[in-house]
Amino acid sequence: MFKKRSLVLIGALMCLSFNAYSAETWRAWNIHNEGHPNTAAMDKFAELVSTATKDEIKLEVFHGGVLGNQPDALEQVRIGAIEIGNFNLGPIGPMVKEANLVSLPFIFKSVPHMFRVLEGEAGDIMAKAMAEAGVLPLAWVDAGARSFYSQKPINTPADVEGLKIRVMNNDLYTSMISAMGGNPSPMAFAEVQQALKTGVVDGAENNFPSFKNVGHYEVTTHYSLSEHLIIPECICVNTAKFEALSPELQEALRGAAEEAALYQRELWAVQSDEARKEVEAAGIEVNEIADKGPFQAAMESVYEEYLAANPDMAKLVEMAKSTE
Ligand code: BDP
Repeated sequence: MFKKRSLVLIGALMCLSFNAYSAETWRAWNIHNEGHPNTAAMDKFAELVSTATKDEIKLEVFHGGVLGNQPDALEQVRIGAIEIGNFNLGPIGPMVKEANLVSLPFIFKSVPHMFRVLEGEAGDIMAKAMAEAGVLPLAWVDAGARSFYSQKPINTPADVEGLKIRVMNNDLYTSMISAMGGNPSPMAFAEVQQALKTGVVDGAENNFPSFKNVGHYEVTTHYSLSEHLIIPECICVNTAKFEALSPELQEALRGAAEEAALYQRELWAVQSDEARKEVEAAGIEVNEIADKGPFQAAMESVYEEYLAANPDMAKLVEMAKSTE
């Protein structure tokens, strides 16, 4: 009897120590500051992960890009030095070709269309390729549409001619600006405000929440609704760390990411309208572009060159275009 009890006790102690041993704190990278929807969503994600995994995994979220700029942080997540990141798919394109689908200008008709493509076969192909590269998407989040801002309104591609425009690191964006006669300037997000302020660049492009949150609106005057790129973002995890988890923990993490992503999408809808109103109230002139046709026409050479160099991407482009 005594023996049996002590065995149970030893078993329980082993269990406890196993749990204590297996409980992990993971680091999560986020580029945004307080006041951006993704910051609130990543904090929510951390809470959900704690609850869903009963604290077996705890997330420590580092906001404001303090763990490094986006290309560096992506590399860190790929090798597992940082476990989680809220990444934009733009900077993922140079390392995972399939992810570049979303960086083709005007590939999506709207944000809902972009999500339908991601939820279909094209999204599965992209997710698989990303996971193989070490950055496994747990859920997709909204980043609206990106438009140009500068010290003058942009209504036609000719208005971009001669302007130095900051873009994220991805050759597709450099080609996009060059195709309009502009001078592309790839640069880390953290440097853009200063570059705009000092005239190192004449303009940049982003969505309303990012335009507002890091003060780009304080150093420009016009925001022109070109909506040339609709790039999704992910809550991504290092593949090896994810695969080393038990199936239960994997499911818990995925569920938490999906819930956080839904929360982010709700916040995004409200806060991107608010951000637009705030920048307008601060004096930014927002102009609609009556006809985006000339911008789309200017992108034909970008598509041609890209598909000539990457013929295997034609299938994904076709999938996106044929998605209703
Ligand atoms: C923001 C994205 C962020 C990018 C940034 C940029 O959320 O991930 O780093 O744009 O332009 O909208 O670099």
